[in-house]
Amino acid sequence: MRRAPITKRAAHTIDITESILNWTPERSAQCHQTDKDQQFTNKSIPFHFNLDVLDLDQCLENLYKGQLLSEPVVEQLCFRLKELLIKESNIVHLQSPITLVGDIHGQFYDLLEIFKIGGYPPDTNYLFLGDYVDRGYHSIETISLLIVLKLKYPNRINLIRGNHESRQITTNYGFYTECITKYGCDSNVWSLFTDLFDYLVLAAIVDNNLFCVHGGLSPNVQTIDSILVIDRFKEIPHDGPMADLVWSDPDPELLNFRISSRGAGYQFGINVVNKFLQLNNFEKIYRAHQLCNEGYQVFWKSKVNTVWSAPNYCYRCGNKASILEIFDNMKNPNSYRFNVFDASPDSEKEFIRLESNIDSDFDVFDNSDNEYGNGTNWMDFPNGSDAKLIKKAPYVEYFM
Ligand SMILES: [Mn+2]
Repeated sequence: MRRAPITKRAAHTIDITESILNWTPERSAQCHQTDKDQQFTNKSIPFHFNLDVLDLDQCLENLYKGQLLSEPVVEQLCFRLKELLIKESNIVHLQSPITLVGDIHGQFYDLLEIFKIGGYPPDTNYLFLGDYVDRGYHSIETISLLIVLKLKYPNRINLIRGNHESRQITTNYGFYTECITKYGCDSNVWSLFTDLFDYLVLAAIVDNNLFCVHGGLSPNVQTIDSILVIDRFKEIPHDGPMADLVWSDPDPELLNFRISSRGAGYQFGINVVNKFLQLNNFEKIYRAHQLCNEGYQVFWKSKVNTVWSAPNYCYRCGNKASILEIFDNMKNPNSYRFNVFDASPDSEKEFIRLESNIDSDFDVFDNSDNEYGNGTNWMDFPNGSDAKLIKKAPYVEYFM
């Protein structure tokens, strides 16, 4: 098995400010109208489907080749996974050996690279820390593969909710557009996926002493009991403990909490971390959510650690990525490593292909009846922007 070299250099974090503030009532109304319309255009999809027909192995074979699943299959998969997740507590308890994966953001070929270097399921246990969709070009392939793997190996794959597993955020950062572009305006796949996101768990505890979450701590969460009582089966709220868990960031300059510049969640300091670890009898916090140039970042003598798994983020940041391999934490608390890797050559190739050939590729998905298919609505861009320019740079909001 090929292993990427381990880097021991301290990682430098680029401060990416993403805001939830550009959500507008007009955008919301537009989405709701679309949803409403879809109720009347999807009559061909059987309401009662035969669950026995679902062939997970066939799905896996197609997805590993980068092929999309049909919408009825996506509907069945989401239904099946909801059935499974509804029984889960807000926090799942897991055991090492296990490999933690940070943000993927639709970089499907880099997810395949993760399996190449970290081992394919079910040979390796994985805990994914959220942010599967948005920004990259292959959010649908990414989340579809993770859903099928979770259904096929429920005890070996675990998926935590990130701040992008949300209707509001996916509407603005690419996933909604990708669903419409690849499945057509009449499709319901965005609703199917985002409804499923409401069922994802909020945190995991590995070996009773490693707390794993997408973002970080909350002033409303001193002990894990306050996480267990959250009603998580809903859209991520703007504030409160559920929002903070998926939005917050550590800040080495801070002692306590400060309102986050992201527009949701908090930045938290060492006193908060010490108190949380002590009260809950935890050793460390593992989280994702922040781009790290070296693929990971260690805070406060490793009490808090960021795992970032999207190399060359958005196909242009030039950063490394990592997965955290925890070997046998119970016997030896130090038997772990950040396995650092670069972008997959396939990811780069795919980016160049889409960039250079964008018109012909995306025209395949265009639908003349589709109000989103005319280019000008491809993303929420200012009036007067050139349609082709919009298509070539759909994800620039991230730099705001
Ligand atoms: Mn995030």
